[in-house]
Amino acid sequence: ATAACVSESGADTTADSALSGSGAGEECKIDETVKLGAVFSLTEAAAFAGEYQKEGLELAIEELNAAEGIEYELVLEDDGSTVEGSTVAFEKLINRDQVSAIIGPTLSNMAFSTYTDAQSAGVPALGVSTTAEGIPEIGDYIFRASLPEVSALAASIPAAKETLDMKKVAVLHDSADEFTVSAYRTITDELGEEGIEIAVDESFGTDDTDFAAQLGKVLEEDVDAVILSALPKATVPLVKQARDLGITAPIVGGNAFNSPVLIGALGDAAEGLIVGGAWSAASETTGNAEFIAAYNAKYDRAPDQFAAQAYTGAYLIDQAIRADCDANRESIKDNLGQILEYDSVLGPISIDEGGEVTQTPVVQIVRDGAFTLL
Ligand code: 1QQ
Repeated sequence: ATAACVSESGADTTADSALSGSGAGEECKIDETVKLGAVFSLTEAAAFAGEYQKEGLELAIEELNAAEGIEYELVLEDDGSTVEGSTVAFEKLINRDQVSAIIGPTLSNMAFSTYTDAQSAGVPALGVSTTAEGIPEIGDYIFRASLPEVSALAASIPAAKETLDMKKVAVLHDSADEFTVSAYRTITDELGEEGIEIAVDESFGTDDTDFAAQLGKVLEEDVDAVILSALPKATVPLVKQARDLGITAPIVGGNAFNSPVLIGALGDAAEGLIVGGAWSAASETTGNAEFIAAYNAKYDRAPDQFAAQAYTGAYLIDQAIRADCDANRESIKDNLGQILEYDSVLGPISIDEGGEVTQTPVVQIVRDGAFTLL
């Protein structure tokens, strides 16, 4: 019993009546197993986030499957931290597995390609860590439950200004990645608004390992902070080389810095680092203590922001399905854009019709090797 129809995106979609059930909300009952796809970077450069995302998502699916009415099957693909890998993974989930929706990918750098594919196939995609500007605008099937970097920096830069009495800074950015370039633009806008001088403005590539030239420029100026828009692969050698050269200014970082893996790798060099983000272990948000306890019990380590966002993403899709008790792609798309308020471990969160998330950012500082609310 399938009926072909044409979606707003112009894509052919097939409404499967076995995926639409009876009742709504907690009473919803769907006979067929609902396949959810996920694409994360489980290996290579972005695995620092991808592994936590996998764990957070699997925990949520386990909890959701313990509830009545809907049985989820998670089909998880690794994109190997490459655009090509991500494109292949999306293609598999869309066509081979016929998933109802896709969570991921890990990096904005992949999302600009893969979301174009999801949009033209008429498959709803929910980003849980993609924070660059312009992502929900890719189309009406594209959503995110990941705090945009614009919102994170609008909180972290004024907080850093106050904490560090920040008047003059160095801005260093990776000019080869969509997210770090987007965040760089936001950083310069935000610094301009706050009247903070950019004394050094230097760039590098994602895979660079020697930052002597850029750091030499930083050494010439007496900056109050180094604002760094980079992924961990470049961040670790860059910050270590900065400290070896005697640059002691604290780091203000972007979303990739919300990672215990990165903070651990930086060791003492991370002390005083300030970062804005979507979640804190210290927040008394609904279900946070239970989430942290369940995560620790299952994985024998504490969750991070990326785990908390992936966990929340699964619950948001469940909410969207239960709204009309319909796990067809078109219905999930319609209902994801109507999440007016959902009380999550990230705090109250909503998604608008344009696919954009609204939530309150947190700003954290690294003290004694751990994230602390600022
Ligand atoms: C993006 C990000 C990354 C740092 C997530 C791991 O925010 O690519 O948008």
